[in-house]
Amino acid sequence: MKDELLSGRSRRGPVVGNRYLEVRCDLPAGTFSIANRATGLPSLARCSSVVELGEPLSLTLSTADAGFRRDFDVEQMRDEHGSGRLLTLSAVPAAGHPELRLFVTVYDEHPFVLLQSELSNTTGRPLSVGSLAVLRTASSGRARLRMGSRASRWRFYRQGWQSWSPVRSLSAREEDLFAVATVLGPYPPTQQGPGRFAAEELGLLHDAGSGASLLAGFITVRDRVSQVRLDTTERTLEAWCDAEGMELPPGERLRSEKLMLDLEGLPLDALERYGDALGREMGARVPAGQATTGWCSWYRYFLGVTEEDFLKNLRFLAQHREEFPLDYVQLDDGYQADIGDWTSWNEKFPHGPAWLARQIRDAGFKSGLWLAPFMASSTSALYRDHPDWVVRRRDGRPALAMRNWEKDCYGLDCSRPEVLRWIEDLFRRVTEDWGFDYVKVDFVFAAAIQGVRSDPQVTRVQAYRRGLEAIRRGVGERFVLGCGALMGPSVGLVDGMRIGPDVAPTWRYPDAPPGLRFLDSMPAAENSLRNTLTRFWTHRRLWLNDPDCLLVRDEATALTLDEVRTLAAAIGLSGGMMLSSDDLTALPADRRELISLLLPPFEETARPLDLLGGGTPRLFELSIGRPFGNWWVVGLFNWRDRRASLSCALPPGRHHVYDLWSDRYLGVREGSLTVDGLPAHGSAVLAVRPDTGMPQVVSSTFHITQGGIEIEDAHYDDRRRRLELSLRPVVKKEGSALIHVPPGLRERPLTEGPPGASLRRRPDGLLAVRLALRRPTRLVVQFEPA
Ligand code: 9PG
Repeated sequence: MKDELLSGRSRRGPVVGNRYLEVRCDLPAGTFSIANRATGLPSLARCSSVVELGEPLSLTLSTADAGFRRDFDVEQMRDEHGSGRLLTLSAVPAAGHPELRLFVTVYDEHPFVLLQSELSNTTGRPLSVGSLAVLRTASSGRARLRMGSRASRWRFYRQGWQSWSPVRSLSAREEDLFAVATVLGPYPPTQQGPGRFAAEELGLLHDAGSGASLLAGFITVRDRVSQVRLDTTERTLEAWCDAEGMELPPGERLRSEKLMLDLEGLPLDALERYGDALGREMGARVPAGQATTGWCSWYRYFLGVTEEDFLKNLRFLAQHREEFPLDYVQLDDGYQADIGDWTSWNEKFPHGPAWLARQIRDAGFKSGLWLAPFMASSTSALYRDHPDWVVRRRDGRPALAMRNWEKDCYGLDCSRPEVLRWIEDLFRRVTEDWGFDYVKVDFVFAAAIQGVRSDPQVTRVQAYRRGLEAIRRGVGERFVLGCGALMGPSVGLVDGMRIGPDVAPTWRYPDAPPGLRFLDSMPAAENSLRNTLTRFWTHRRLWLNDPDCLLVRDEATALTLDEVRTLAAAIGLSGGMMLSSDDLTALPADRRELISLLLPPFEETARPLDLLGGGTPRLFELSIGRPFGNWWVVGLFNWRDRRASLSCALPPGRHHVYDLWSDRYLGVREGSLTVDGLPAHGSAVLAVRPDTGMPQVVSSTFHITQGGIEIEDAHYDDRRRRLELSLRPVVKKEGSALIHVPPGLRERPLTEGPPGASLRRRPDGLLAVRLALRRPTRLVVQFEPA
C-alpha cells in the first residue's frame, strides 16, 4: 500500500507529488524538499519542522536533529479540500525526549500542499511548549530558498493582524510595515532592518524576474498566533505558531495550525485559492446575495452624535427610500455612558435603546448598534465592579489594550466563563430585548492581547474566539460586523468584516508627528482605500468585506470631488458592503447620485492587477460576463499628490473605452491604454468592451458597473438593423445608454422606448439615449445606411 501511494521513492526516502509539485523526504537527514514540478521554482530544499520547548527542558527540537529514529507512512485520504495522499513523517528520539511528527497532504487536484506538525509528550513529565515552527527552510548554502532571480526582484505581500493593519506588498529594500502592539500587531515590533518581514498568517512571495510565486499561509487559525517570516537577505522562510509556553501534560499531543504552501502560477489566483481553503476549514459565514448596505453615524457625527442627528437622517431615509434603499441604519460610538457600560445610555439619547431600535424598525429599516464588547475603560462601572475580568500583566496590573477616548482601556479575559456569560447576556439583551438586528463589534482585538488570563491553558486566539462565540450565541443568526478584529481567527464567527483602517473626511492623516511609523493605519481615506484593494480576496471567501463608509458630502469634509469619486470607485468595484456616513439632509443632488450609483452592490469583485507591483495598486479590474457579452470595468487610481497619466494593458483585440467620471469616450483602443492628466488622488472608471463592428453599447450610466445590473440583454439584429436593449430599473433612475455607431450607419428616431426618452449625438460621435428607468424597459434603436 505504502509504495503504491508514493509518486516515487528515492534512495533517501519517500516522494509524493501531483502534476504541480513534488515533496521529497530525506529520512536520514530528517528534512524535506518542496518544489514546483514543471519549473523547479520555487524551491524549498532541506526544510525541517522545529519545536521550541521551555522550562525545564529549554531546547529546540528539529526533525533534522541527530539521534532520531525516523519513519514514514502514506495513506489515501479525503477531506473538505478533496482527495489525495497523506504522508506522515515521524521522528522518534532517544528516551526522555518528546516525539515529533509532520503531516504532509498532497491533493490530486490542487497546486498546494498542506503541512501540520505535532508534538507528542512521551517524556512522562509535563512539558512547556514555546512554539511550533511547521516549516523552516535551510539557513545556509545552496539549499536556501530559490525563486529564480536575485532577492532584489522579490516582492512580499503580507497579511496584517487585524482590520486596521495596513496591507500591501513590499520590496526587499523596504522595512516591514510597522504594526504597533497591542493594536495593530500581536507583539511589540522589533527593529529588523530592510528585507525582513513577519506576516500574520499569510505571506506571498513573488519574483518579478522569474514570475514564480510562493504562498505560505495558515488555513486554520483557531488556536495560535501564527506568522510567516521571510528574510530576503538570508533567503529563509519560516512558518511559525506561538504555543505561548503552555503546558503539555505527559501522554498528550499538541498540533500546529495547518499551513498551506502554494507554488503555482499567478499571485492573485494563489490568494484566491488560499481564501477558499481558509473559508472551507474555518466554516466561513458568507451571506448570500448582494452585500449588506446601510447608513452609519460615525464619520459625520463621531462621538458627538445625538438622538436628534440620528433621527433626522432616519426620517430622511424613510422619505427617500427609493433613492436610498438601504438595509440597515446603524448607531455608532457615542451613546454609551462609558466603554464597558453598554446598557447605560448617556443624556444625548434620552429615549434609550429599545425606543431607538423601534424608531428604526417603524421607519422600515433594520437596526444596527456599535459596541466595543471586549474592552473596559479604567473609569467604567464594568471595571469597577469586576476588576478581575481583565487581562493582566505578569506584575498583576491590568494590561493596557489601548488608550482611546482619553482613557486607559483594558481587554476582557475571555478565558473566564463568567465573562463569556456576561458577553452572551449583553448581546441577547441588545438583540432580543432592545430589538437590534445587526451589531458592529469593534476593538475586539482587545480579547487577544498578550497577558495573563485566569485559565493559563487558554491561548490568546482561543480566548478571542470564545469571546466571539459568546457574541454569536447572544445574537443568533443576526449580522455581526467585525471591526478592529483579527483576520483568520474571526472566520466563521462574523458575517462582515472591516478590512482596513478608518476612512475619514480627509485624504491623509493631518497632524502626524514627524516620524510616526504607523501613519499607514491612521484614519484617512487614502489608508482605507489601500486595503479595499489589497484585501480583495477575502470578500465572499471569509465573510463580506466592509471597505468602510462612503463619504460623498461637500460640507464638513476636506475631500475633493476627485477624492470622493475615488472612494466611490473603489467601494463600488470591490462589491463589498456599502455604508453611507454623511448628513444625508445636507447632500446636494450630484453627491446623492454618487450613492445611488453604487446601489445595489455588484455581486462580483474587482481584482488589483498590480498587487505585486510597487506601492498601492493602481488597477482594479472587474470582469463581467453576460450571455450577451463580456466587458471589463477598470478602476485606474492616481495615488500621487499631483496630476499623472496612468496606463493599463488591454485584453487582445480592439476595445471601446469610456470613462464614467469624465464622461469621455476614449475611442477604440488596442494593446494598451493611457489616461492622461488624472487629477491628484483622482480616478477613472473605464468600461472596456470588445468592438463588435456593429452598433453596440459602450456604457450605461445608471450604475458603477456601466451595465452590470441594469442591462439584461443587448443585441444587434443585423438584418433589420436594430439594436435592442432590455433594461431593468436600478436605484439611479436618470441616465443614458451610450451607443457606438460604426461608419456607414445612422440612427432613426426612437421606435420603442419609455416616454420622454431622447436620442442625441454627442460631439465625440456616441449616440446618447437619455431615459428614466422606472420599470423594466425595452429600447429599440433603428439604424439605416448613412
Ligand atoms: C468609533 C470608531 C468607529 C470606526 C472604527 C473605530 O485610535 N485608534 O487606533 C482608533 C482606530 C480606529 C478607530 C478609532 C480609534 O475607529 O473603526 O468605524 O466605529 O471606532 O470609535
